[in-house]
Amino acid sequence: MKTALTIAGSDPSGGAGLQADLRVFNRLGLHGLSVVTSLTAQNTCGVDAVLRIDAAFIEAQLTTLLKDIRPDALKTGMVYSMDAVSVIAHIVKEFGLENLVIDPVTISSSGRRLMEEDAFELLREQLLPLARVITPNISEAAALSGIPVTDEKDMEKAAILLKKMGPEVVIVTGGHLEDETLDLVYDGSAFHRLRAKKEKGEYHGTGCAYSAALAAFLATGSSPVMAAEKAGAFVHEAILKARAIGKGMKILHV
Ligand code: PXL
Repeated sequence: MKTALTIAGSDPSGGAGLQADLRVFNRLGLHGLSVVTSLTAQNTCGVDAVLRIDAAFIEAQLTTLLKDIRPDALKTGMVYSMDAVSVIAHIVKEFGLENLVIDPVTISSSGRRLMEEDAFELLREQLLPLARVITPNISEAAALSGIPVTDEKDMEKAAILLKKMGPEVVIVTGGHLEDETLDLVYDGSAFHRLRAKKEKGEYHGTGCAYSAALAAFLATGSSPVMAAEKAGAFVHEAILKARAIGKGMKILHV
């Protein structure tokens, strides 16, 4: 059985974070592995508090797991601290892990910081060069590339800058063009534009579900462009079936 690992934060509501990733892996027929980087106090309305897990304990979780099981793909979500970024980069190299998807989670959809300011620099320097695919949304692409990203042309410019930081493929997700969304895939030679109808409403955990699905499709042998297409369709379907389980944003139904 194929396995995929998520290295991410816990969302007790199950809408985002590692709980969402595990649901996606399971739905796509993989066995899900998970290493916790941080705990959040969270519901569908927002994040009230964050507790980081000590980097040494993140390392312990990873080492114990990886000396036993080699995942076919892995993703990082909320990493939070500089120390955690360094540990993950070190472990990915030490174990020679392949199919690393980085979802550079910086703030929650409700506006809470999910990564230390200084961890960003380290993410750029140490982790992005190890990635098969990175999946920033527009605001993350702007923060990582250092240029404003408001339209399709900016998405292209940011993708070119991010590609120079070392990942094999960059996907800038969710560009809003009136009633369409755009995932822009850049592999260093060509742009692939994956467009879909934009659904109305607010949904929690779309970025998590997208990067988890992408990792799952890479694990089962899809190319990054094929995986991007399939992950986009998977998340769109989950949005159409989303449910309000609390008083806030809807939870994707995968
Ligand atoms: O959607 C980004 C995200 C990732 N991981 C965790 C989160 C969130 C958003 O709230 O809580 C744990």
